[in-house]
Order: sequence, then structure tokens, then C-alpha cells
Amino acid sequence: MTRCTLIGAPIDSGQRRPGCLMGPAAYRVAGLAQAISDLGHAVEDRGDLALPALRPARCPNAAVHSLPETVGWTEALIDSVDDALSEGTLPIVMGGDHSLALGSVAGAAGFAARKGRPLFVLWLDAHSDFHTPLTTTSGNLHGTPVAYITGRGGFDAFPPFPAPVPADRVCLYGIRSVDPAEHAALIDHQLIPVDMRTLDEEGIVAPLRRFLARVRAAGGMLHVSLDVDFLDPAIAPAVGTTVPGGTTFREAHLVMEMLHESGLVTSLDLVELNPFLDDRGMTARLMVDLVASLMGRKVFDRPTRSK
Ligand code: Z70
Ligand code: MN
Ligand code: MN
Ligand code: MN
Repeated sequence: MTRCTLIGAPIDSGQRRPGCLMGPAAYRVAGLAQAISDLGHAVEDRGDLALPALRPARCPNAAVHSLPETVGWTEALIDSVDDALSEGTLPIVMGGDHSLALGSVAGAAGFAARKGRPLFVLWLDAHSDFHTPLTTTSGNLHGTPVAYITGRGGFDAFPPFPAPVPADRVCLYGIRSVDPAEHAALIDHQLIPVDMRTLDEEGIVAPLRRFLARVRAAGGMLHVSLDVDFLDPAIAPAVGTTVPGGTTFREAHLVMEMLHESGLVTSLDLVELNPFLDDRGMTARLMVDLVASLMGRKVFDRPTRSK
């Protein structure tokens, strides 16, 4: 039995397409809490976070928008994720666009540092989100959390990242859209994504198994950040930035089942769901079903299955 804390993060300031702020409501309508409690876990829904009072924040890159809001949400999420972990629960952040991970991962990193445990991050996404506020050309800060997490510069307006996660503890999985500035920086940091080419050649299982073995060997905590666009747009249309060639229904469930069996996941983000773009709730329901797989739902409970 795991105790889960649901944290609503109604954020859409990290990109330009309105609607992600309806995400937490859609997860509630789709029955997220019930799906988790049906598996024998305890769930507490803390409701939605509120945006704290904004302080002015400036960035030399004129393309960047909504910086004070994004800094405000970051501060709120750091606190609530750290609190949920400190209470011994598994925080599940219901987004909200991916800028929320600036705060959720910082909260997890602060907690891990106090416990003296290494934090690992599994980034399930079409995008590498490795821009800094100085390199982004879209100005959308949802494209920056991985750079913040790994301690890159350019985040002067944000709280100092508590304990930067070395690039070799970050696994970018399902990647199929990388901007030129991100590409150069990824190579520079030796952060080689598990891209779609790799998944096509090796399958969805092998690279994940290798990463999980490293988390286990290090006694690490594992933060999982699940972007809706990790999934193929045909099964998950409710996202502002669709990228063709995403993971299939079966691959995504398999990833979640492996994460469950690993027993390693200590915090989770659900990001980029835009219910306004959904087709009769199918994306929200799929995301809820994926969380259920992550929390232990299975088709058949075979006692001997290799991890
Ligand atoms: C692009 C940018 C992005 C998510 C889109 C896209 C970033 N690299 N991230 N959707 N989750 O605008 O920086
Ligand atoms: Mn607190
Ligand atoms: Mn993303
Ligand atoms: Mn994405």
C-alpha cells in the first residue's frame, strides 16, 4: 500500500495555448483518485495550488513570457512536493503544462538532498525540454525544466536549484523533437536521449531496464515526469504540441508496469494535458489508466515475471 498525495497544478503559463489549466479538473472527472484507491492505496487530494503573490522578474531574452507566473508556480510546487514527500507520501502532480516540473523536481531534489539519497529523473516526452531561458526561441518555459534540473545557467529569476541532478541520472525517453540549441547542449552535457530511433532498434523495454538497474544500484529516488506527448497523438490528442510517431498504447502501459514492478518511483508529474483539445475525454482517461498501471493494475498477476 502506498500513500499518494494528489496536487492540482492548474498552470498554462509555460506555453501559449490556453487550456492546460483545466488538467486537474479533467483528471478528477476521469476518476484518478478512485483508480488509485481501487488498487488498495490511500489517496489524499490536496486540491489545486494557488499562484502566490507575484514579484517582478526579468530575463535578457525578450522572447520569454510569463516569467513572474512561472517563478511563482515553481516556488509553490517546490513547497508542496517537498511537503508531500516529507509526510512519507508519493506526490502525484496533476498539471498543468510541463513548466510545473521546474518546481516539482526541485522539491524532490531538496528532499532527496536532505535524506542523502541521489535523485534520478525519468523524462517521458517527445521533447528534450533542455532550453534555458536564454536559449529558448519560442519563449515557452515548459521547454526548460531539464536544463534547470541539471544545473544549467540562465535561471537567475528562479530559486537556486537545491542539488542539481547530474546529467547521467536523467533519462530522456521517447524523444523525437529537439531544437538546434538543445541538441548542442545535450551533446555538451553528454545527456544522450533515448530517442525514437533507439526505441525502434532496441524496443521499449531494454533501455528502461538499464536505467532502472542504475537507480536501484545507487539506492536512488526516482521522479517520473510524464508528458502527454510521450504518447502517439492518435491515442492522446489532448495536447498542444502533437508530434507524430509517439509511443503506442501497449508500449506506454508496459513502461508503467515496469515502473510499478521496480518499486522505485517516489514522485510523479502528469503534464501537458489540454482537456479543451480532447476527444470525449479519451486522453484524460488514458492518462488515468497509465497511472493505474504504474500503481499496480495488471491484466494477469503472474508470480514469476522478470523485472
Ligand atoms: C520547443 C520549444 C515543448 C513540451 C513543447 C518545444 C518544447 N523545444 N515542450 N512541448 N512539453 O518551444 O522550446
Ligand atoms: Mn512547506
Ligand atoms: Mn515536455
Ligand atoms: Mn513534450
